[in-house]
Amino acid sequence: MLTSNKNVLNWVEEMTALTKPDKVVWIDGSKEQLDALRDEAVATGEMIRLNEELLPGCLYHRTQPNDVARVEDRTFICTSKKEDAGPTNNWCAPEEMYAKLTPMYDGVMKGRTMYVIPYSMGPIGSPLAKVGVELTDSIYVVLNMEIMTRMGKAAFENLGETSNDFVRGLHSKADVDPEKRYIVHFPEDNTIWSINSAYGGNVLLGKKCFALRIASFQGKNEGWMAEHMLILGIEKPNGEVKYVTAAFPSACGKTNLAMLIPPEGYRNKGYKVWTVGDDIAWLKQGEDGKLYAINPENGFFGVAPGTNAKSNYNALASTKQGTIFTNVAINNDDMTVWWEGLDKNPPENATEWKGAKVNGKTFGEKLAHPNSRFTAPAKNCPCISPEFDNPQGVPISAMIFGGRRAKTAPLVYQAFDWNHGVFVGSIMASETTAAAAGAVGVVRRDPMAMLPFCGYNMGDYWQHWVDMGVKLGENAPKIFNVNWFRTDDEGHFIWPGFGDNMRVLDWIIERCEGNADAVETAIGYEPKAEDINIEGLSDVTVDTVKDLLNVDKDLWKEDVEGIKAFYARFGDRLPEEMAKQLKALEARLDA
Ligand code: OXD
Ligand code: MN
Repeated sequence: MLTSNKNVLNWVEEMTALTKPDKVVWIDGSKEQLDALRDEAVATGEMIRLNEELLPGCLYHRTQPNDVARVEDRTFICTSKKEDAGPTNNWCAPEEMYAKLTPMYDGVMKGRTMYVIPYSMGPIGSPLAKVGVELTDSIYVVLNMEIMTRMGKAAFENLGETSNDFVRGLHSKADVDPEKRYIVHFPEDNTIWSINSAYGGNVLLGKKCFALRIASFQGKNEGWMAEHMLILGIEKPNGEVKYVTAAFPSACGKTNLAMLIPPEGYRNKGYKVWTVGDDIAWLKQGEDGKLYAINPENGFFGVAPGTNAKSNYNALASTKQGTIFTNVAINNDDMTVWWEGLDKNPPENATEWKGAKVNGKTFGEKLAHPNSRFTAPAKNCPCISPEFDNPQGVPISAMIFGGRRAKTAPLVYQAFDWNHGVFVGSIMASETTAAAAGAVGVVRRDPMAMLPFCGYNMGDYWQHWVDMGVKLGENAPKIFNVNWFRTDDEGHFIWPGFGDNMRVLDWIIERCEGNADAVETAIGYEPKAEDINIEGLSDVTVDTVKDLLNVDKDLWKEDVEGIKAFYARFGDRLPEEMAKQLKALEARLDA
């Protein structure tokens, strides 16, 4: 036992009595203990050791083919009142859910060991950090939590002897039965129960479950924010660093933006980009009135396919040691890993993600699962921010929203003010890419990229944003929207994206500092086309930028109808301010 905190001890005892493990092991975080667990996992075949010279300390794991992704349809928010979970979450009354799951947990760890994992989300000692304890019967979970969180005895330091402010996570892989798989949150009890999965997003309870769903609920009650946002710092030639956060739905290049390498022209001038986080930001007003952000995580749980030295050099470099790979392919010749998009040279002597030995060159199917992952320590990242461990976090100048829109949203625009920015976040959407070239995809609304991650009623969540703006006043970050995915009539992307997104970040920072002009449009402030730096770009002219900034009012009017239908789902939980903003947009489009 690593703590004398009675709240922790009583709960662990109660859950032990329920799940009936043969043995209970407290994870202190020591190298000896973790090495022994690695050895045990390798001995049982749960993990495979990779090439010690090429990938030192790296392990491989494959999950069951039915268990490869987050399961939104089996994810629940159990608040006492249904309205508090809101129309975008699955809901069940807490007593009913406890009654349904308790028999499933009864004796589930017989013949197994229960690991007690204390962890801190955020740097230990940070006023923004919070403690969680996860109970699990999976060594894979322990080893991943070591990378993704500050794990072990030290995590209890933040909790103290008497506090009850820790998140209780109970996980059992049980029989990995998809029919009995549940990822359940009880925000009012600070509790998460996850059963019948062994896939990262469902079982690393510090991440989506705690740091977004439970933390968003805590943030609303305690006056701070938990957001699905990357955090990056832009260092200017004079050495000054400005920090921004950005929220994008899945498959919009969030990890790439977080680890962006500026174009050569910028590098030569002395610009640098520093990664603070690639997925989650916790934000709180500091004593000086500004909004500060920490990354509550300690590693990256990144999608492997598509990651290569060109698309994301820094992410790839992060995976070269101490990393766990899940559901990628193995090159049996040298015990390294491979995935689609790593290079054009699949290994001939490969084991594909389901475990079959195949010739990768002639296999004809994907060697790696499309959602295969690397769990990599943040400290491996070549551009990790020197402020990564700063317990106070970093001051945020701008918040950026974005999505994948073929025609509607321009390359970049700035909200008129904070409340308009909240509106811009609330109408975020992405289009699913249709198979036929040029076809416009289906619009999926994903406000603030929080649709699957908001632990309470999204209407109340928008109101919380509005309230935060009142608190922040003059210190509120400026809010922007970007779209890297505008296409021409043949369906080709117009903007080069990747490192060249720096050119847009540059304008955003200049706007925050009052150094750049803007043009007022119906949807917000846009750059003058000539203010986007296109030096060194061969395919982009000022006219291209003008195209990228074009606002098609008819398309926007169509979008307004979609927003109205979406807003209608929230009934009287839709903040008055959002209804007002929508009316104002309509009026501007009609003007
Ligand atoms: C993730 C996600 O895995 O947002 O980060 O789905
Ligand atoms: Mn994410």
